[in-house]
Amino acid sequence: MTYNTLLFNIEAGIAELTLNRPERLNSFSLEMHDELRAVMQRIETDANARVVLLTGAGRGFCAGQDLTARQGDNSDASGRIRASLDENFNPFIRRLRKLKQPVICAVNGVAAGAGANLALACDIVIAAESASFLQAFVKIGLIPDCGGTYFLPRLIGSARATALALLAEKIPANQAAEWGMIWRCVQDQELMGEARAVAVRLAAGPSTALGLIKQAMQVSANHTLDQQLDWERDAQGLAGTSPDFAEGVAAFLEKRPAKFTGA
Ligand code: T3D
Repeated sequence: MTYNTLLFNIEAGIAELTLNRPERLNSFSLEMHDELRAVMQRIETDANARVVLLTGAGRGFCAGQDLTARQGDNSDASGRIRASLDENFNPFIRRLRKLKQPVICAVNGVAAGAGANLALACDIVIAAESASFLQAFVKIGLIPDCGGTYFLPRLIGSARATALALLAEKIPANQAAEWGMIWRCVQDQELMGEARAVAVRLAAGPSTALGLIKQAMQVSANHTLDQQLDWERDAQGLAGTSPDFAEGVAAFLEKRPAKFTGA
């Protein structure tokens, strides 16, 4: 299947998804949302997709909502914006977070508005040195959406999150890494190699445990220690019944590398 606004393929366990509207810095159009729904459906249902690698085509990662679609008609702006979030952006962020596969985001250039927060919704974010993050919303009279006001304070603390949202200052990738907003900043020419190496590693990993680790980190944000200990017990009970756990223990005892199948 081919798409107009995305590049997508699943190979060797890796579902690679590239936002592909480079002339508009990969900003979101309605067509892109439609195609993302189709791609998410494939990722959710294809057992060959053991990890997701998300990036952008051209010099940008994603500049958020395509603003050319917002010019002119101001009638019922509130209704249209609410619908845009309810029908398109929010379901996409929720689906991405709920995927059982880990999602690696390779931020190849500027990530602005919803594009910045899309990156922050991913599990492992690696950015090129020339990339940057911009909570652009206030510049056009909006507030951060797509989970920006959820992810940012949890990742970098309230003081930095609030200032970034209020001032819309562009943060270079190395600063984002220093602040703990992302996993790593690498030289531009190393970005895709590094991101693919992480993807290869995760695609060969114990998928049940990886999916549960992802969930554990998410639920922890709203749990007490007691609740989290109980959650870990239940999840460990599940992981412990997976064939990959049996293989991991056998490989350890036999002093050989484990061969996980994702089962
Ligand atoms: O309405 C709803 O649905 C609510 C949901 C909102 C979610 C949101 O994401 S709101 C925030 C929307 N995004 C922005 O406000 C970011 C707008 N873009 C920028 O601030 C800048 O373009 C960047 C900082 C991202 C990059 O700057 P720079 O100087 O590197 O590039 P540029 O020259 O501004 O952009 C290059 C081209 O991309 C340019 O087109 P042109 O002049 O070459 O024909 C520019 O217009 C286009 N472009 C960039 N961002 C968008 C865009 N076109 C449409 N929509 C964009 N968001």
